[in-house]
Amino acid sequence: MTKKIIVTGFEPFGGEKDNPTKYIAENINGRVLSNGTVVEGILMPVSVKRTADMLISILEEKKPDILIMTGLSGKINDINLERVAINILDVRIPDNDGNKPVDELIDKDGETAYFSTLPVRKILEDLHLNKIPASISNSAGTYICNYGMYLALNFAKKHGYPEKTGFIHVPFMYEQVLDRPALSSMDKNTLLKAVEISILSTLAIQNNE
Ligand code: PCA
Repeated sequence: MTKKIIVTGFEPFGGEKDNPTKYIAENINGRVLSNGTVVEGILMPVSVKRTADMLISILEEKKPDILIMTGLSGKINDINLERVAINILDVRIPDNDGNKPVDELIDKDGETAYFSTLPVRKILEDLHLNKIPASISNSAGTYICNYGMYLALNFAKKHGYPEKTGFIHVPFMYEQVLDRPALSSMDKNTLLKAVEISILSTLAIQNNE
């Protein structure tokens, strides 16, 4: 049976004019993968309130089998496959609505942490086979990206789907660092390709290939 696959990206935040994951969400939308699967890309707000509302309605209404969320981290040098989401919101820069929660539990009845259900090791191997720099990360931070990842995994635990969900952090894209050459960056189309590979790796695991 064909899988329903959703990829999310985020709006710009923290004073940045752009977000490479906006490019990913917009450009992966409608893309037909080499196995014939069509991917839906959705742009998400960077807001404690609106991210949660939108994410939960996407999950309830679209019922994806696979949800891969993507976000920018300005501190990384390669693609980070996030292994774990933790039950905390501790915001360093206000979200796009000006909210700045500190040391708050995401769900007071939720688990302390959830592991990604994406096959992060297999994705890593496949990215490296394609010569794309990537690593497994053991912290998605305590901002909106960790928040979204935690909410999706928390939802999956309660509702039994998405079968596979997790988070991929990407560095800046070249366009964002033209006047900041000390910052690490990657080509946006390589980032897009990396997300497509991640989907195919996840599907391959599900099909026991
Ligand atoms: N990165 C932020 C939130 C949105 C985004 O793209 C984060 O790492 O939490």
